[in-house]
Amino acid sequence: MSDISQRERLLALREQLHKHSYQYYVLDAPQIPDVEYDRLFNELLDIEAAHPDWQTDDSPSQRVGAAPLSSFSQVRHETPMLSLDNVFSEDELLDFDRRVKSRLEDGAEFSYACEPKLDGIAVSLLYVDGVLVRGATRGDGRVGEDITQNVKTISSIPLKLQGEGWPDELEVRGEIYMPRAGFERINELARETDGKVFVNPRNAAAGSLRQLDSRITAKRPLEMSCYGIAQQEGEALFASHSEGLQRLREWGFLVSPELRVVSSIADCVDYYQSLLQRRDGLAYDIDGIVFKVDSLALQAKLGFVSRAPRWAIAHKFPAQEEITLLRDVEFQVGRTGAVTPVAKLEPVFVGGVTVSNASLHNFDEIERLGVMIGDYVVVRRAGDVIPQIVQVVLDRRTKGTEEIIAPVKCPVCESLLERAPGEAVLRCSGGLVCGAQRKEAIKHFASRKAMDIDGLGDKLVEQFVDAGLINTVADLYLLSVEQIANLDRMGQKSAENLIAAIEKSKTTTLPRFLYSLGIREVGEATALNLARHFGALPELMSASEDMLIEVEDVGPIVASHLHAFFATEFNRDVVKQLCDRGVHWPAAQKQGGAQPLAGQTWVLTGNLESMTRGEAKEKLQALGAKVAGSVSAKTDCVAAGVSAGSKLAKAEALGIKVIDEQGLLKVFADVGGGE
Ligand code: 9MJ
Repeated sequence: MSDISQRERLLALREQLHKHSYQYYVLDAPQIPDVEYDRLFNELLDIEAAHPDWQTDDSPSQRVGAAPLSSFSQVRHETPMLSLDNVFSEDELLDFDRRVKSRLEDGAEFSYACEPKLDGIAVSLLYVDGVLVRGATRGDGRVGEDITQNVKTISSIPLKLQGEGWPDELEVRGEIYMPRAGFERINELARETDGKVFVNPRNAAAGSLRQLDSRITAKRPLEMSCYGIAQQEGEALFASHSEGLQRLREWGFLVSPELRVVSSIADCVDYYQSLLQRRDGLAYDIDGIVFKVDSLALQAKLGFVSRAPRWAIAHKFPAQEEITLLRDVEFQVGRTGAVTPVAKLEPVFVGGVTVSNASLHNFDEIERLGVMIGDYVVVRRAGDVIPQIVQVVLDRRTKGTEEIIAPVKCPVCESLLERAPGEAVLRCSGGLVCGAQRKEAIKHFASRKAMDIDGLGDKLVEQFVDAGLINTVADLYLLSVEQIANLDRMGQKSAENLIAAIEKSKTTTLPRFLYSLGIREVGEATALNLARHFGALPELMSASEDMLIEVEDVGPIVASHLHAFFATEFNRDVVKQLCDRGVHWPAAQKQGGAQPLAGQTWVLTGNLESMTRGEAKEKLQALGAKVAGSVSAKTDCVAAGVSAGSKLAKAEALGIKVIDEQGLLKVFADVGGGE
């Protein structure tokens, strides 16, 4: 290729890569597969390697990081980076509103912008003529550190502005954070490789930004959400804060999709409550809500005191980390025999609930933390993850703390514990001899996503096993009303209801049945793939490991667990007993049936009235659809029930087909999924 056409290709590649990276990271709506993006990216790297003088600061190639620095230089913020005053109660929030109103005096109506308070690192980005020229930390608000090389590696930060109307010089402020899933992933990797384990996503984000070698930052899953524009004195680009954020969106920045403008402090209180409810389900940590007077003219009138504006307030949520005493460590035996150390804590209110147990994972983790019984520890509870001990407060260690000793025998059945080479987990060798493993297997079998035996909770399973009424899951189908009615806290009516629920569970689906067997590493998705691939149970039970590996998403480890499970006589007997005692699934689902929705991706949101979301999901899957948890450009259809929220809004924004419950029922009736 001639230099001229190579140069044209280079420019075209840059444009394409900017566009696709924006689609992927900011809109969350990719238009091309990842492999295609990688191909384009590598082509760009090749051309730039052949012509180093063609490299520019705004090239997507900058995302991979640059040669390490020896230190960070200092940056002076022309417009100081403010911090926020906090309140911790509704009363204090109402006081804030009263203060604002009394300062504004005239009694005129005004609006508040509401946004989640991200728990990350505050950063400023400077664009000159539309190109990112500098990224800096907040530091003390006046002087921060130059982290330009590092911010360039973050894919949701535009290297070059899009659209039009941006000023020659634009300074954008926001928070760099690490989403929870990325945090869990890098910590898991660090545990496996003896790398640095971070205490929480905020520390992980800070540690990743503090790297002098930006190639390390490039490997960390960081994002930036923008919440402000530095306004120079006398400059008026927009009338309101929310309008500014809308423009930032158009110029290519990620702005919180949760941003709302409301007209009263009462609406602010509602917003706080509704986000607090959804906090655990968000993809990132938030530590409160920020309310800002939306009008920039009113903001200017209110001004600020010391380092915080008078026009904004952060209403903090209950903390996600707390300090408490580790009283003892107990050992729990799980369904697969894994023995997990469980921390018994002095009860503490954290992340909105009182926590008295926390996971310690395994003995490698106990060693890494250096934790002892009697220590004060930091407990973190965020999202749906079970509470974790993340740190020991060594300053508060006193004499008399005790070492945590690994057990040699199973605390339940006294079988020897084993530790497979290279594994951190201790495992009970007792198999189903072990009462704990039996109980866990039965609890799993009865659970909602498995055989869904309504009313058979954990406590009852324990009672049944302890009373010797059942030993295996197949024994459930021999229970009688009389046997149950005689137990503690059970009566005739509840016994009858339970027997009816057990009877009802006999009609199931093959994927549910496979999942309920509790085979190691076989979750719902794998069970579904196995059922679709083999169609019928006997074929699956007699499959070799090679045949099992052919199933989508089944690798050698899962294949070996499956093979070992069905090669064990005990397990084959239980499966046979279950079928002999009446467990069955409709023949139509055995061979996969017709799959009119094959290749389609659906999303369910909001509340359905005629069925649960789980039931709707199963029906869609039986018709061949993939049911995803979030809306993206790849979604074919969204079925929205009552009070559908952000997923519906996103589908509408992306122009994806949306149907209501009636529409969904019609699909089931038309394509044969109805009862
Ligand atoms: C965070 N941390 O999410 C501000 N922030 O505004 C939001 N922080 C802020 N706004 C002015 N959403 C100073 C700090």
